[in-house]
Amino acid sequence: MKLKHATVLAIAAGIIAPPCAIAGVYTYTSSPGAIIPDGSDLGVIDTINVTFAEGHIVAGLRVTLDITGGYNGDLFAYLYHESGDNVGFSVLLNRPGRTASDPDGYPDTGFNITFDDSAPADIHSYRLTLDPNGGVLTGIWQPDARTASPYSVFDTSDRSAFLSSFLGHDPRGDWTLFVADVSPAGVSTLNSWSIEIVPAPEPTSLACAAVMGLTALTWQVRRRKHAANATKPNINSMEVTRD
Ligand SMILES: [Ca+2]
Repeated sequence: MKLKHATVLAIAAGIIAPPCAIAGVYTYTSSPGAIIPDGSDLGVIDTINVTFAEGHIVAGLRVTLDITGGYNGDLFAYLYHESGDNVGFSVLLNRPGRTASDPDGYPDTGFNITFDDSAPADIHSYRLTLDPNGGVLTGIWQPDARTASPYSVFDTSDRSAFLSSFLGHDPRGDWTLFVADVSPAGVSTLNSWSIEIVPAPEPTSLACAAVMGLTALTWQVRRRKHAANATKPNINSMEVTRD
C-alpha cells in the first residue's frame, strides 16, 4: 500500500512519467535562410510539419526566432496552426517600438529571441527593458499579440493573440510562420525559427485522466473554449492590409 502511494506521488511530482504520457520538450526547427521582401506585404511563409504520436495535446509552447539585418521596427510576424476544428494564431512581432510618436519603431538590427507568454516583458516595447543599441535583440519575451494592422499598430493597441491560442490543440500537422517587412529601407533575413512543444496526453482514457487529474481536465476545457471562439484568418493577407 505504501509502495503504491509512493508511486502515485512520484508520478504527480513528475519523477516518473505516467505510461500514457510522452514527457519532455520537443523542438522542431526550420532554417530557410530566406530574404524578407523589403517594404512589401508579401512576406515570407515557412512551414514546420510536426509528426507526433496520436492522442496528445499542446500543454506548453515556446517559439524562437533568428533574424538578421534590416530594421526591427519594420517587421511583422505571426504563427498559425490548424488541427481539426481548432485554429491557433499568435502575433509574434508587430512593428516593435512603433508608437504614436515614433511610427517607424525601433531601428535595431535583428532578433535572436524566444517567445513565451510567461516572459516578464512585452516584445513591442523591449527597449524599456533592454536596449541593444542598434544590434541584435536577445532574450525571452512575451509575443506582441497585437492584432491591429502593422500600418496602424501602436503600443497602446489591444493584445489578444498570445501563444496560449495553441494550448489544447493536437500538435500534429503544419505550423506556419509568416514574416513581412512592411516599411521601405533595410533588408532582413529569416535565418531560422523553431517551436518547442510540451505535450500532454489527451484526457480521453480513464487511465490517463486519473493520472493527469485536474491538469488534463483543465486543458480539455480550454481546448473546447478555443474551438468555440476560433475564426480562420487569411494567411496571406491577414493583418497585412492597409487601412
Ligand atoms: Ca524594411
